[in-house]
Amino acid sequence: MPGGPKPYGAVPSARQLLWHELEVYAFLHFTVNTFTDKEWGYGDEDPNLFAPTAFDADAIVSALEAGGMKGVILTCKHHDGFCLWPTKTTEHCVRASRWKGGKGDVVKEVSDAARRRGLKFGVYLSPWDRNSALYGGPDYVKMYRQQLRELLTEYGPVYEVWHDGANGGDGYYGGAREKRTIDKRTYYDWPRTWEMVRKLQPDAVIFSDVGPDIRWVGNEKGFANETCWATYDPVGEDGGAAAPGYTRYKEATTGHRNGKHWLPAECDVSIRPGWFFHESQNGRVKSAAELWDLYAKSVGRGASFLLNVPPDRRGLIHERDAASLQEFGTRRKRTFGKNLVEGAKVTASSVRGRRFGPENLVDGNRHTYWSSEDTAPAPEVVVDLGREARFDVARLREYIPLGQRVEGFALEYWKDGGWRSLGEGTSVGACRLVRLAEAVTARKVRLRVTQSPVCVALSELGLYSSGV
Ligand code: FUL
Ligand code: CA
Repeated sequence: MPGGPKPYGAVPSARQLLWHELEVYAFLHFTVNTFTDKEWGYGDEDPNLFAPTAFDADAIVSALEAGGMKGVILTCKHHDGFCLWPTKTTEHCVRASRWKGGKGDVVKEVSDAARRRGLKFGVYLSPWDRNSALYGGPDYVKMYRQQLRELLTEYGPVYEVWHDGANGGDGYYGGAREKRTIDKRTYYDWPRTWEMVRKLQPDAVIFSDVGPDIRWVGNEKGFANETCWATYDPVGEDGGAAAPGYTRYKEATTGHRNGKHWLPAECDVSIRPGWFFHESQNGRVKSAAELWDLYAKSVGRGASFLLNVPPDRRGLIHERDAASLQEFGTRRKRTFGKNLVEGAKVTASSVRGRRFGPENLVDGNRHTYWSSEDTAPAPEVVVDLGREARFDVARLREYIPLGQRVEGFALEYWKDGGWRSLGEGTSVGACRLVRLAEAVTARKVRLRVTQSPVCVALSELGLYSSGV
């Protein structure tokens, strides 16, 4: 009898595996821009402009929680350089603001509120700083690391560190008011910064255009490609070495089959047209149906969904955004709360051995899996529900600790004496959602793996009804 399947290609690290389980988390874009109605502050803003009238971190986090968000990443400093915590590195921060008499600390309040409600906390720290006179020289890079050090040592566990690729251009720069360009490939010496992150927060995943843990999906619209591989080898714009802000980023939307690095995609998008709150966009908040669609095109394609929900000038989530979030959360809970395959009988054309039986597909546990023999890389499995059930969503998961294996599959249901198509697809990875245009009622469902270089290791086949 064969032993367990051998891993295939690149595999995720322990910290990436934990991140894969989050799937949906929030971005908070909040700073002086919220009050100047801008997307990018120039860097000369008066710190007193930052003056939320009713800031309530618990209320913000509870709106995110209602949307089913598992984490929250705060823009601790955006391109304008204003720091939302009382940093020792610059006076351009909350300490210089009349808000809370200069004693405010947004990072502390948001991270505490997140912890209280069981959401993970992450930090966005813009590498580009349009306020700092030091920007462009070696001392700024030291200051950037110092700021990151403060964020990673004074606010408890951090699950994700977010490095923006937008870097360099015109700005205030301590009064110089000029354009400063940097060499994105060398200026920041990223490997050294990441070494520090590893030391201070070993469990945190690091996000940027090039990882090293999580990659930007290559658009800010919130979707991955229909085929999306967790493996990816970033290449620089010129075909040489890549760096944040210097990649052939369009390739990241699909990733690279058999890439050397496990570098899964994160799909970032705002619930509104802008990243920051603008009163004028209150009528353009994405609906729960739009969020559900993006969720299916991000999480449902093996990536994660990073949804930005910008606090308003009160320092709260606007009612319209909160309503969409709530409905989005309820819809997912309702859909995935009941897996129709529970208790189903499952038979497979090939089974590797007792530990790897097909019943592992319907046990609600992502750590158990069905595996086929090495001689059978394209097996099939039939799920008999024992009764008719109506569903419009199917979910597949591979057991990704063994890598991304499946390259093609077909899903079918039994009707009037024959198998009919529910859909087909390519990559599966951590999660593949198959949405049906119309709900189907059936008793038997078949999954055929049509292409895989090695035996399969699939941990879930679920059927659900979204109820719409
Ligand atoms: C971009 C930034 O320039 C935007 O302002 C925003 O923060 C987005 C998430 O990343 O690169
Ligand atoms: Ca399982």
